[in-house]
Amino acid sequence: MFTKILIANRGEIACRVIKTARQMGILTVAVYSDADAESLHVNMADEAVYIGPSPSKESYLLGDKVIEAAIRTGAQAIHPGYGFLSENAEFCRACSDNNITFIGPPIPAIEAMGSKSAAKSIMEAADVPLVPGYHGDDQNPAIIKKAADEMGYPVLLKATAGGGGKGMRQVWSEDEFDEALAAAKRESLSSFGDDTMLVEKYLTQPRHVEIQVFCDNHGNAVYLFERDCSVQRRHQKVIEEAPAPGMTDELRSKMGESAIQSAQAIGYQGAGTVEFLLDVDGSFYFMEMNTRLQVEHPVTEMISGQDLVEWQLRVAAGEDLPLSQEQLKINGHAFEARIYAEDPNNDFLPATGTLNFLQPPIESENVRVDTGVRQGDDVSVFYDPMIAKLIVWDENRDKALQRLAKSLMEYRIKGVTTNIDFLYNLATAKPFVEADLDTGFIEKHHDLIFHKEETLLNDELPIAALYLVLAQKAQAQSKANNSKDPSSPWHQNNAWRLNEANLHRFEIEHNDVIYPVSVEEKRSGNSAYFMISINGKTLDCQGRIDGEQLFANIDGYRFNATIGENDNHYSLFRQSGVFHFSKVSPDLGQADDEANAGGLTAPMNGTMVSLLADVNEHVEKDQPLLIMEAMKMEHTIRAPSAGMVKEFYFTAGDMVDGGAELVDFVASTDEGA
Ligand code: MV4
Repeated sequence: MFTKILIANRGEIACRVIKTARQMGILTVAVYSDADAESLHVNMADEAVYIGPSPSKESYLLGDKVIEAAIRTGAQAIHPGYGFLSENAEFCRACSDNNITFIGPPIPAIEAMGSKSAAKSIMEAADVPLVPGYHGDDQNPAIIKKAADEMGYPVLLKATAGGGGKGMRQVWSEDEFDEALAAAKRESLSSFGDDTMLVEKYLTQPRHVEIQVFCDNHGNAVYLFERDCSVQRRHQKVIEEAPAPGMTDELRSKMGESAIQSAQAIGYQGAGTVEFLLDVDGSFYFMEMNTRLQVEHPVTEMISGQDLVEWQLRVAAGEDLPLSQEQLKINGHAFEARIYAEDPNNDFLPATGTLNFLQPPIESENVRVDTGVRQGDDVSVFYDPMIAKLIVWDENRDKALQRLAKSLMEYRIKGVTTNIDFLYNLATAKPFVEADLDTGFIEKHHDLIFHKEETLLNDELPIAALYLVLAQKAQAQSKANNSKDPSSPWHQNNAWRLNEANLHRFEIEHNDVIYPVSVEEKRSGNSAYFMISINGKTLDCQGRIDGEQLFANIDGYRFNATIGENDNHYSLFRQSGVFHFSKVSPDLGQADDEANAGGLTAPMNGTMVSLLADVNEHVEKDQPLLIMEAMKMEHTIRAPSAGMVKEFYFTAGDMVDGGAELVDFVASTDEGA
């Protein structure tokens, strides 16, 4: 086994490889650019070598620099991760010229998969099923058209040199053909400098099902089952899962065997993925083979219990595959959601900025977060804006999907726009829950995923208002409970006085629009209810909060929802999706007057960290009085004016409820002091 390897990558995949290497007692060398000088992967590695300026073309894509770094540090092998140099045959050759092991397939295998039509010919010879079509050298348009006419429309034109959907064109009828071919050729020539085309029967509702294969240098080959990656957006995977829903054992072994045939047809070694289109009738067709470890490999790890990076290292070092096909078993179901810095409401424009607040869900046997960033790190313009991969596992699809939704709810990021809400809306959309998947999923269900603003305002605004009313009541009550003065009027445990017409007003902000809310508390026998007026409607509301759960009854309609709070910004999670809002102005009702006096109340549930002022000593306005920690962030509470602390109600280490009074503060009357 190697004793030291270099990882020619950055971000989460570099960190992922380092983790396994460390477990195996292998030293790691990171490489980094200017932008990554302080990044997590550099921190985690045993050594790191600077390879150039931030743009990938001047650093991570420079094979020579990477090899120089490996030579300098004595790394015996290079793990390329995915992207960058991972499928670059020339880089592979340079590794071998320098006696460095490339942790990946042999050079000819990479080259064989470089051209779509050449790959199709190899697969055809190896008896791997192909979509019916023509992929010949004779590019005479009449020949291509004849093939299309014979197989029947619709057909799909694909650029031989293409990838990721570029240079593809659907043709729905014979009379559209000539024009479509000419257009596809032009596009392909300008994108790839090559206008060789192939034509295939167009499958209108296929699924993307890919098989993970592994081959060693001793003739052994296995498949580690399949992943369904049908949910894509512009050929970018969004959520992947394993196993594929609805897969039968019979189809699985047929696809698995085909995948192994594909790999063996090109003399494959190491980790590879064979992508298939799976048609509605259960036919499957070879699409392409990826000669690298893929982004979505964790779902396979979760259901197989295997560490694919460890397998890669063992195979690259010349060992046998760790397990045989018979020893491999599927256990449960896993999903991966890719958390991106991007704006789904603005055509998924990549977002940049500083991750001011970054709180992933807590990791466990069921929840895994693969990331390369920490709170405070930047998402820069230089690289892929993926922040993390959220991977969940459970014993079946339904349970795993519930975990995914819950973990997405818990994922809190501030500072950059993310796709987390989009992922939540997608994961909870009925057709996704029902596993009604195909490659057109997001387009087909666009309105369900990007729900209409109007429905949101009708349904979600009153819920948000009720939540804020209940939360405020709870806060007033907690304050009363925590008050050290038993004679306080707040100690009646009902900050909102009985038997008074009690009108409260505040405002809710949603998507930069302010909605005034008025609330009248009423009583009927023993129970309180609220008449909430918002957005032109008055509703009879009741409810209670239990942790993050809201149990509500609005005009007789009962339901529950989950609410996440962060610094006065709230997220309301329901099966229909997520709704964000914040409370703009404090309630002007009487109960709130004291709660907000001087801001000396706990901003949220948390822990007292330290007391910074001395009791009965003069402090200046804005002088720090104490530090509280909540949601992994520290909050400094400052003197609202010059004055002195008469008493601290908590000491360091105490748990403090949100809204609780923290200090007895007396403002000084002598303003000049
Ligand atoms: C297809 C197809 C339907 N019929 N081929 C898209 C990229 C690529 N590598 C192959 N692709 C497709 N080929 C035939 N004959 C539909 C797609 C396709 C697709 C495939 C996998 C995942 C997402 C997709 C989204 C749109 C189209």
